[in-house]
Amino acid sequence: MRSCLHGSPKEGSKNYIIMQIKTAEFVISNQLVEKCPTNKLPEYAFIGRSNVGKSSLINMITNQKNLAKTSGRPGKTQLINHFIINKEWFLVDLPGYGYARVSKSAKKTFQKFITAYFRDRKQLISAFVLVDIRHKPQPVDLAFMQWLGEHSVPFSIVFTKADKLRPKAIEDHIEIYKNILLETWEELPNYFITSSTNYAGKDALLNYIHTINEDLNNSTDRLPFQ
Ligand SMILES: Nc1nc2c(ncn2[C@@H]2O[C@H](COP(=O)(O)OP(=O)(O)OP(=O)(O)O)[C@@H](O)[C@H]2O)c(=O)[nH]1
Ligand SMILES: [Mg+2]
Repeated sequence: MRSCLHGSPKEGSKNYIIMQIKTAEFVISNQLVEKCPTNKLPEYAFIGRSNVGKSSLINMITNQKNLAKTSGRPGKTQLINHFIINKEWFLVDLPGYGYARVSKSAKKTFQKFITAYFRDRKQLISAFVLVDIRHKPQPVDLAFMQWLGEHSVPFSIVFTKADKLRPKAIEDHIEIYKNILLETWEELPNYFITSSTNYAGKDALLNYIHTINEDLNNSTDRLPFQ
């Protein structure tokens, strides 16, 4: 499978400008993709298993403590949550998938609106699939990436909770992940190594989004569906 990639300048290159977060505001929560904001601003969605750290990462990159609601108990985020950043682009927090302890019907509802979101949301520029760096590649995550690929949704992988491992273990885990991905993907997706507790990966993530937003601003057809 081929991944849909966005380019990003390397740290230290002359195009490496770190985006300043001036404002970050909650806009709306809902279960219906047709009720998401109707303006055409670019948006980026955080998805991954419950408790992987999606909401914490949104707070970390926006310098806020409680913009997105977090919890030690999986299953905290239950809706599609839109946050507007610098009044220019959206960050979207989603419920986690693969959480065994929610009821079957709740799981089905999540599945339905998450699927609809990724399939129908034309403003979505890129997804970030979060995976806990401590764990071996999980079938549910690999299957979700496969599904994104099949639906031509560009995505990056975000390894979370890097503060919990030593540098050598981080390297080893990434290597294992790369090898598994290369069994089905022709090229590796972009990836980021992050920690919401020590701010690792913050500049790289923000710069990546900034670069894509700039490219969109500079292109004549700003978003593909306009
Ligand atoms: N050590 C450490 N803990 C983290 C990190 N990110 C998140 N956590 C913790 O992991 C737990 C889950 O974090 P959330 O951000 O609520 O996770 P989520 O993916 O949004 O979870 P759901 O909304 O339930 O799907 C919380 O106890 C966080 O404090 C991290 O980078 N390092
Ligand atoms: Mg959450």
